[in-house]
Amino acid sequence: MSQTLAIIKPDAVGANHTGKIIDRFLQAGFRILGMKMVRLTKETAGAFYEVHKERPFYGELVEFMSSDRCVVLALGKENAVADYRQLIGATNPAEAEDGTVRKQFATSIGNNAVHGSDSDENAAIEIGFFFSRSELVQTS
Ligand code: FUP
Repeated sequence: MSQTLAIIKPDAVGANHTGKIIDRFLQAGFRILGMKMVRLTKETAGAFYEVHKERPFYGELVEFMSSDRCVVLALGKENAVADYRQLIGATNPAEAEDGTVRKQFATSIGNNAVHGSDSDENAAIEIGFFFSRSELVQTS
C-alpha cells in the first residue's frame, strides 16, 4: 500500500463539504491513516507551498490556505498518488473531468477544494510536514 497527502482546503471546509469529500475518498477505496483539522498560519502555508515561491499566484495561495481551517489526511491505497489525482481531477476545475472531486466542489483554479501529492517522494515529505509517527496508523 502506498500513501498520499490530501488537504480539504478552506473553501470546501467553509462550505461544509468536508464530510462529502471524505466520503468520496473512502468510496474510492482509500484508507484514512491520519486526519486532523488545522488552521494554517501564513508562515506554515508559505512553507508548505515553498516550491511555488517564485510563481505569481504564491501570495494569493498563501492567503487562501491560511484564511480558514483545512482538514489534512494521510491516505493509503495501492497506487495512492496516481489514483487520488485521478479522483480529484485537474488543478483548474474548468478542465476537471465529470465525476471528479474538483469538478463537483472547486470554484476556481485557486479555490480548488483539495490538494494532493504529486509523487511518492513528495507524499512522504508532505505527510511528514503535518503528522508525527504517533499520529499515523502503522501499516507495516
Ligand atoms: P496541484 O498539484 O493540482 O495542487 O497543482 P499545483 O501544485 O500546480 O498548484 C498548487 C496550487 O496553486 C493549486 F492548487 C492552486 C494554486 N494555483 C493557482 O492559484 N494558479 C495557478 O495558475 C496554478 C496553481
